[in-house]
Amino acid sequence: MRKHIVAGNWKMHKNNQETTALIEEILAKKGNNSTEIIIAPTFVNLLTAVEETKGNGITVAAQNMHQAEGGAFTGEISADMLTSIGVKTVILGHSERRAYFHETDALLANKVDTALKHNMRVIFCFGEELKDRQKENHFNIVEYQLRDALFHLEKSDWSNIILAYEPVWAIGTGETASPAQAQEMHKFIRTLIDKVYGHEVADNVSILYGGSVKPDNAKEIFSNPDVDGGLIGGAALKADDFLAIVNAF
Ligand code: G2H
Repeated sequence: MRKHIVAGNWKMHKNNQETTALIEEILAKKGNNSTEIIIAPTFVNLLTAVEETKGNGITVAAQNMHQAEGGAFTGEISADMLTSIGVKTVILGHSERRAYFHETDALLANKVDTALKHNMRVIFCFGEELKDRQKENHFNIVEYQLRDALFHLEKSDWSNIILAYEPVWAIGTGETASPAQAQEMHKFIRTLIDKVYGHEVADNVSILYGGSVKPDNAKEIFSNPDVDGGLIGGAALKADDFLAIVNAF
């Protein structure tokens, strides 16, 4: 059975005190749910988040990471720095990293390799832009993104890969892919993984949907057979909204 995962990408929101307050509220209200909860606060608040969530069944993830082991890379954070404070999951390839920081699939392939070398789990984000969908080129774009960043991996590496399909036109815009559009793309992705890596990898990889997931649309999106959870931005910043999404399974 594939794991259900709901991950909150806090982006550049929440200072240290707000991070503590939000985590405390999530912990107080979360109850028991077999869905894995992941939160990704900003770098400076990761240690606080790790300490606050210790033993409470919440995973803390970083939003990004540098591909080098270390060195003269002012302002950057390495895999070793993350794992040394207990962060073993990292989001890579978010569309905002691609758009504003010019991250390419070739660069992301390096980042993925570094993360896996450090036994980290990767939440790999990808998805087409509006112009690609309008030209009905969205399946090709997604296929290229996966091929260029991930298809050099060994079969065994896939136990540490979580996929997050995020159509760029649905991110922070209030636009959501319809449940049918999400299922269509998730099924395409799983079929592609099946062709390249076989049934076992395809059946076991969790594919999350991201892009304006809210409490009122989560249930419908998550009810699709190939949608295994969500990567949540705006709605992850309020405990009640985030937990309503977690409980939508
Ligand atoms: C997509 C998503 C979280 P939002 O970026 O990764 O953000 O839910 O605000 O569209």
